[in-house]
Amino acid sequence: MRQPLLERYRDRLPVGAETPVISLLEGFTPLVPLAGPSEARDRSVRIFAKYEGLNPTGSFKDRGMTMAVSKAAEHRSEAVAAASTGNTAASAAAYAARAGMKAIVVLPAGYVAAGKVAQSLVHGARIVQVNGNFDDALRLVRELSERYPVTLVNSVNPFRIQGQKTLAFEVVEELGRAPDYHALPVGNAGNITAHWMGYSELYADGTTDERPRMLGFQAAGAAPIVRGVPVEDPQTIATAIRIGRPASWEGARNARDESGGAIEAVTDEEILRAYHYLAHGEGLFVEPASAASLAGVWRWLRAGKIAEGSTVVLTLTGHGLKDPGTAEREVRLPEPAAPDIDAVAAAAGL
Ligand code: AN7
Repeated sequence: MRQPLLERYRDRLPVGAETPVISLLEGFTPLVPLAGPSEARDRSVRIFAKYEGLNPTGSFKDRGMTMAVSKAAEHRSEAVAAASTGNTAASAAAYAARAGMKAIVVLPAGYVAAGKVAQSLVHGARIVQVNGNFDDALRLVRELSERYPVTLVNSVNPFRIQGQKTLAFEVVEELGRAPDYHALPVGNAGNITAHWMGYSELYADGTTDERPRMLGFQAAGAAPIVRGVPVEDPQTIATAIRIGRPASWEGARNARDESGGAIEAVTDEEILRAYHYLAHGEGLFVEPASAASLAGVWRWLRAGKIAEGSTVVLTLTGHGLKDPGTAEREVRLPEPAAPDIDAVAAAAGL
């Protein structure tokens, strides 16, 4: 039987005998070897994709949410609250439903992909849309959790980071070692912080001899860590990472500096090129933010900065079905054909 993430890694997580495990059987996502791209094959670089879209709510957030909601239940909390660009909201809504708690999610109005809004609604979350961006929503929900009896489950809740560090454990189990590079998108910067914590714990106890260089990629219009200053009006097609004031800024900087890695920006065009390649070239449907990881690795490969024979892991953070709007804008749906064989064959290009 498949185990809850908190059971599987109980000895490495803050889970006690008194902790009720609130689980949807998250984690254990496949580490899919990419067939291409040619830039990597030419340099005999092996790229693996950790396909986090296959978590119960379709994103990596479930790893942190099982931990945060279980601790909220342990502390007898009746409600959880989160600001979100969408995936945290969907995950909080689902795990709260599982725990029999209320979920309150504060969303930047007009900038959350349709699938994420639908999930939050149907799981029964109380949705508050604010006329502002994610950074405004996070400021408000922090204040809400100080004034009212609700548990904040954004990644500023340290249990979220604890849960999310398990991704590194799974990668090391699958590869039998740490990869040379680990690339992922960066928004609020909790995940890069969590990945680095996971690898560092395995390194500290001697499970691994090496840690990867962490490569974090922000969208060019929302790249505060790259620029070194907050971005007041972040803009990108990758709405999941449309964040101007990352809460875990320092964690991201540490991960970058301690690992000898980098945090860089990729343009929306590059993100979309990687989005199409992953879907059409590899059969992996991801949301735009997730494709930033491959877009960034392409840059590194083109620049010859990834050594021959290296192993690279990408975290593909969220499923493509989360954001049907982008898919519809990117790929035109043809007009319906008449219901006869010739018209259908012609429309099929046969
Ligand atoms: C698909 O849901 O911030 O750097 O509120 O949904 O840990 O924030 C989502 C972030 C990458 C960035 N990929 O991770 C939210 C939210 C996807 C995401 C990120 C997010 P962090």
